[in-house]
Amino acid sequence: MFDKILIANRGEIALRVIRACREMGIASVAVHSTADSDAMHVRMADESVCIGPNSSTDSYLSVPAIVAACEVTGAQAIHPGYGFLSENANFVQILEDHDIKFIGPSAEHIRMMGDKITAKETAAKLGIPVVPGSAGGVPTIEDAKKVAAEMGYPVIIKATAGGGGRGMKVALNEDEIESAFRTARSESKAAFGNDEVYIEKYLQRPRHIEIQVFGDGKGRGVHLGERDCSLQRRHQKVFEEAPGPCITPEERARIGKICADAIGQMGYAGAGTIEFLYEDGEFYFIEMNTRLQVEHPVTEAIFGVDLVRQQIMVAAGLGMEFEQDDLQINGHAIEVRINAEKLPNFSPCPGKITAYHAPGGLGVRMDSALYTGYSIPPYYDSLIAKLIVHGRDRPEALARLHRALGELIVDGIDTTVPLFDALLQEPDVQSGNYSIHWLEKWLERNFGK
Ligand code: MV4
Repeated sequence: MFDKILIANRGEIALRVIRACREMGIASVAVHSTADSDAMHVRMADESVCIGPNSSTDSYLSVPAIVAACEVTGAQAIHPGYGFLSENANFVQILEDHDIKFIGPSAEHIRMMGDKITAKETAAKLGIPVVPGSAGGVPTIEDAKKVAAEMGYPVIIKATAGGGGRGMKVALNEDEIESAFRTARSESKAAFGNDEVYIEKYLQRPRHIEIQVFGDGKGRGVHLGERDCSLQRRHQKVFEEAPGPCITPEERARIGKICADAIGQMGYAGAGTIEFLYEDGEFYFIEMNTRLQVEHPVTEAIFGVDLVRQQIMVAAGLGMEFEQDDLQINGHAIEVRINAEKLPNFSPCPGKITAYHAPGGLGVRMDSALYTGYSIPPYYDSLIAKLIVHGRDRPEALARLHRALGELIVDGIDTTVPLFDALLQEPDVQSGNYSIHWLEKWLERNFGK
């Protein structure tokens, strides 16, 4: 096992990793920008290194600064958290060359899943059901028209280098394809420096269901069920739950086994998420994320498993501490993402926290790096806390969420908390009846946005 791990991240996820390290008797090294000298992750870690100025590009994304911090402190492994360098294959390649262990999959697996066409081809070969679409890239407008006519409208055009919704355009009929194709290409070029696009059948009212997987890197793969993350705004998740309110145990077992077997066959190491659109009882693969996700705690809650601990175990070559048959679902969990944002426009709202009180009690987990007197810097993501509740069933989890939100105090800035109070009143949220479009439509109706 490692003696010392460097965490190449900040905020709540850095604390999350430090906590796992401490329980495992592993020393932790925080890195930080000058803006984060007073941040909680710096205070909580065993050691810290300032790696650069405010801008992420020159600090949390600076590979030389992070590698140097590792060499100076003698950390043997790096946990990337999510975002920043967590899915950067070049970073992982450089660590491999420096004999620093990356706590995550190989550079090869990251690269494979970063290219969305290769990811889809790989998934299909491994027996994962994929959305019907073009075989590979679609180079010209003539090809686009031909593929779309064969497949039938509506279609969606996506960036090969994309993900997270950028460079994506829908064409409802042949009249719309030319402009959709051109826009998707130019947006992809601008966002990713690559204008290759591919085409899929457009699913009109799906849910976003993602399967948590884990591989030991030696041919064994397991799954930890699904999360329903359909409640999103502009491709930012807002409310996530596990298990999915519409997924039956039979469906879970079937798609779970397909994913677990695929992960085993790939020789994948560590945590991953296989994303699907789910419509009319069918799963359609869209992407795979090769990192620990923001919403991982809902899976931890219902399975009683520490996913970060397991990532560290796998990276150290010791394998996971469970097998598929050990994994049983217990109850229901919900996470809400609390952002430093002002409603109704969700405009970033950094500033000083004049009072902070975290909710507690049975079935409540608050993952946050806030403290009273802390000043949220304006340079980074606006996520300031994740409130995760766990109950024996979905109604109990919802009641607990309502109760916990009532205990929470974050004074001095605006947050997205009022949104959750309002959402909990909605019959569709109470019954779990929502698609990926539900939240945006609801916001339009209720905030006129
Ligand atoms: C789709 C789709 C409908 N049909 N693909 C958005 C981000 C990227 N991960 C994939 N996305 C979508 N792909 C087909 N064939 C609809 C979306 C989509 C979406 C997906 C998940 C969660 C929220 C979404 C919001 C709008 C569109």
